[in-house]
Amino acid sequence: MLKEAISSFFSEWENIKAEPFGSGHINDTYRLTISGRSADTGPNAGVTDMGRDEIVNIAGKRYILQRINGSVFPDPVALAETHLKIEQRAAEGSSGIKIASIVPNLKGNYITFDSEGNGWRLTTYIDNSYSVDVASERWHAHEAGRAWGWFAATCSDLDASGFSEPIENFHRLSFRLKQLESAISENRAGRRDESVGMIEFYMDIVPGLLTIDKLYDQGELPRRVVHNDTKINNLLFRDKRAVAVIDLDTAGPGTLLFDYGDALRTTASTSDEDEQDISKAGFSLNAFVSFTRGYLQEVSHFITQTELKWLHTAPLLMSTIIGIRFLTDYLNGDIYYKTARPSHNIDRCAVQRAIAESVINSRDEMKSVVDEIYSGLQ
Ligand code: ADP
Ligand code: GN1
Ligand code: MG
Repeated sequence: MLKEAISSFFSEWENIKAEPFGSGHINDTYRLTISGRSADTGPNAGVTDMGRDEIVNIAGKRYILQRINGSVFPDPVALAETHLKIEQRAAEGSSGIKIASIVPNLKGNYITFDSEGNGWRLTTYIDNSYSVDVASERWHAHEAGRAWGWFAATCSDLDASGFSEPIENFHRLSFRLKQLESAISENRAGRRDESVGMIEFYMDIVPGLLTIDKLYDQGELPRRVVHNDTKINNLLFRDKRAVAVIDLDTAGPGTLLFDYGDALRTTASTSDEDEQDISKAGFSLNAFVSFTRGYLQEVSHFITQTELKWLHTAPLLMSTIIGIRFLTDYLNGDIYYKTARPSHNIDRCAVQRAIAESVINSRDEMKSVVDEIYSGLQ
């Protein structure tokens, strides 16, 4: 199927090397490198009307090809439409941060469906860039804050009602709670008894966080176009600067709190999301401060007072939502996230719990940090 997808985007003369790439949990990602044109050396020499200079120019050119997971994203064409709208808006700015361009196939369509019905998408490769799974250096956090703030500002005057929800109720805590409750009662993988401690932890903290669902439904927290998957490895860096925001599959309606909180649960995490040594897991207040400085600088001109008031609760909200999702998948027998070991999902859940625990202990301090940084920008 990979070959079929490649040949929809490139002419038969182009020699393409494909390698699996990245560490995403949902889609299959390949990095493509054009090694040259078969007309250059092979049996088709002379078939192309390309000059030698042009052949040299495209050799080494790279792309990212992704098979979109159809059971998670039932409408890949809608994802491409959203990508295009945001890409266009981002291109109007001049911040040094960009969004990889989506590239049409040879027929001019942005999604190729292979013979099995899988949707494939090609984007330009951001050259000389890299992503990190853990923000191990202080500047990572500041740059991540700046980049996600830039993204929020870029989308701030897009009308959210013109965007579809790629996955319904994606960050709705009450919905995630219901899914957890079903998983508990079905106990499909027979893992309920061993997970009792984890289940109780989440059942205890959820009620206090449901206010955010309500504020969002009542419109007190504005419905904006947001990214909805702002983990640190959805940013690309070059040298010591963030240069691109990637992975727009989940982009659509949401609140700023989703993006700010989701970014912090990974950027201020003291460990990898998959860490098995739980003593390493937790939340770094230093990283929180650096991220918040970078973020608020970008959003202070449009963020509302209600968003500001609740911003410090967002890391707890998002670590809880993701922790519940990992736990639910564990109880269901690992049917959603890619896993590499039987305990993978519960290990991930334990890391989210450790983050939630450290955040709960620092809530007041976090509120003061947000308020102080914001006041300093006025
Ligand atoms: P997933 O949805 O599976 O998380 P991503 O779109 O985040 O997939 O891509 C996975 C990884 O591939 C990223 O973390 C990044 O390292 C790399 N990557 C993705 N898009 C690009 C790009 N346009 N340029 C360079 N690297 C990219
Ligand atoms: C998934 O695709 P990826 O790895 O960027 C998930 C996010 C979770 C994340 C946890 C569509 O993101 O919501 O936060 O894993 N994406 C989807 O690592 O479910
Ligand atoms: Mg990703």
